[in-house]
Amino acid sequence: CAQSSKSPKPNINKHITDKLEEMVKTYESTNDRWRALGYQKAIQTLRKHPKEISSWEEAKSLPGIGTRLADKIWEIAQSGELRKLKEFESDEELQVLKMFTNVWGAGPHTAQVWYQQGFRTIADLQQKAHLNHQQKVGIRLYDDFLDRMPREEAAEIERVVKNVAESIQPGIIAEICGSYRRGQATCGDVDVLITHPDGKSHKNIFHKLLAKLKESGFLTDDLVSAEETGNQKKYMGVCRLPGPNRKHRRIDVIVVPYNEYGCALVYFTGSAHFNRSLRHLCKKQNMSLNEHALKQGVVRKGKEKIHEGTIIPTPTEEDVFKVLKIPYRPPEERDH
Ligand code: DCP
Ligand code: MG
Ligand code: MN
Repeated sequence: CAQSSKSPKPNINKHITDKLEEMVKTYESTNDRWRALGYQKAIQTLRKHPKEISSWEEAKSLPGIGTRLADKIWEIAQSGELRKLKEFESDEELQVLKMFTNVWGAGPHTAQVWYQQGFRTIADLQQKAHLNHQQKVGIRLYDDFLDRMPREEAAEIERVVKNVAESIQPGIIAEICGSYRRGQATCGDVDVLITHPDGKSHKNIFHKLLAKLKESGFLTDDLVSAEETGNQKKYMGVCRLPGPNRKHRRIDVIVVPYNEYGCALVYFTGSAHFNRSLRHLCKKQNMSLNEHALKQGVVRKGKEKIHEGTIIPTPTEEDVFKVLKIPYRPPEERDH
């Protein structure tokens, strides 16, 4: 949770949560969100549990873990295996759906449609399916996208973007967020957050930066271009470092006004789970938090906001934690 300032303990029940993660992936690919969510909550609870699960009762006593989940947890604890997962692994349809949802730009619905159309392999999709632009890219670069890059490569990618940004607009801030900033050894993509301290130069940088990066051949494909949310601009695409034997890597570039930098930094550093627990904390204090701003005096009626609240300025990340009245948590400790 976001509240504790202690560094996270090692997950003693990793042998169990790893198997449950596989269950989540399967249920997500079949669009069984409720089941996936149930498993996700159990994983979070187990990660926080300070000792190895040593009985069915112990599993059952944990919050949010009912009889069926306790059965599964205890089965893994005892045998190291989960029969249900084995069943899934030998279920042809589930395996194909999982493979199809791993295509960038395809969700569980599309995967199901493809399956119903008789497609079973990536080659089938390539030859016979009606694909949108994103899916074409996702299929062409299927293997590269499934591969997480070493953090050193993410740093190289950041350097390229930083240098070009600096050449366009001196004084620009370009910071790599996401899993890299949280100190992870491998990264699924590179998330670069860009702003300018003068509060206005960020407006001109987005298109120039992307144009220059394309010109040099660094950016190879666009996925989502110039999508605007408020005053922030987000680009999702593909890049490749120069030289032989380089893989294509996913890159996200987000440009934000300087007054939103603190909140944007918190948001894009994540993890997604950490962000959820911050928002949960906000709700309890009648506040709200997103990638743009932290607001106070929010009035909610059920899930609906009756009053949007007013922005509390949070120039830095530290300010966000201060206003929420929780100790500052360095990025390396925001994985849960
Ligand atoms: N984010 C979020 N909720 C989402 C998606 C993203 O809060 N549904 C935030 C938190 C993430 C950050 O954006 O940490 C970057 O998103 P990524 O998908 O790039 O995730 P990570 O960088 O954390 O992991 P990965 O290494 O897989 O890219
Ligand atoms: Mg990322
Ligand atoms: Mn990303």
